[in-house]
Amino acid sequence: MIKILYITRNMNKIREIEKILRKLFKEEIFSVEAPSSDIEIIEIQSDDLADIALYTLRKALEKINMEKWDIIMREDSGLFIEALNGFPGPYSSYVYKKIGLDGVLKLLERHENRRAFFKAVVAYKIKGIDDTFISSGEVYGVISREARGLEGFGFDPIFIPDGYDKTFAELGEDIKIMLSHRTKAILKAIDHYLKTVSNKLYHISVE
Ligand code: ITT
Repeated sequence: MIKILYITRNMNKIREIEKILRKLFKEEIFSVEAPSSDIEIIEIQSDDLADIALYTLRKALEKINMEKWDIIMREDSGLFIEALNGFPGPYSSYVYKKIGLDGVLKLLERHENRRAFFKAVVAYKIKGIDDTFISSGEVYGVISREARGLEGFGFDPIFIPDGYDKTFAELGEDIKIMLSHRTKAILKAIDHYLKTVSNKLYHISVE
């Protein structure tokens, strides 16, 4: 079992990742866990999701026993709206809490351009390697005229991915995870991990 520690308090993220890894790798070769509540998740404000994710990861690594985990990941995501010059972007969490979906829809009331994208940046550490790494993923679409659908979380009820006419919250998790920014970012990190491990195995086998 490849053990992933995913540094988040948002259990929706954990559920999505478990689901996509089970779907793509068929057997359960990955386990995904959130840190215990005594591990503080320290966040900074910045214009750059990568800076934010790396800072939190490095702070958490000071407190975590790396021996227990194969990969430790911290992800920061944001919704970038074209007509608002990329706002809320790295400030998405704050905006979501302060003005919610209705507030975002109001900001866009007079805008014809509804283009937007979600971006996820994953900062991660692989057991046995000193460096920390970054991977990212995006999904493009438009902001709906009203909130629709019951599944998902956060901005899912107002985001319609390209190629569909329903929001993520209407499409449901099984479709969302096949398209999402989070899935793309995580699969790049997993791919890197698997290559690292297989390189190590290769070195062992030729020695
Ligand atoms: P953690 O910091 O504990 O991981 P969070 O929900 O605050 O949880 P982010 O900072 O990555 O995570 O997310 C910023 C905001 O964007 C937050 O309000 C989320 O609800 C929203 N968000 C992130 N990913 C999303 C997704 O896949 N679908 C809809 N909204 C999302």
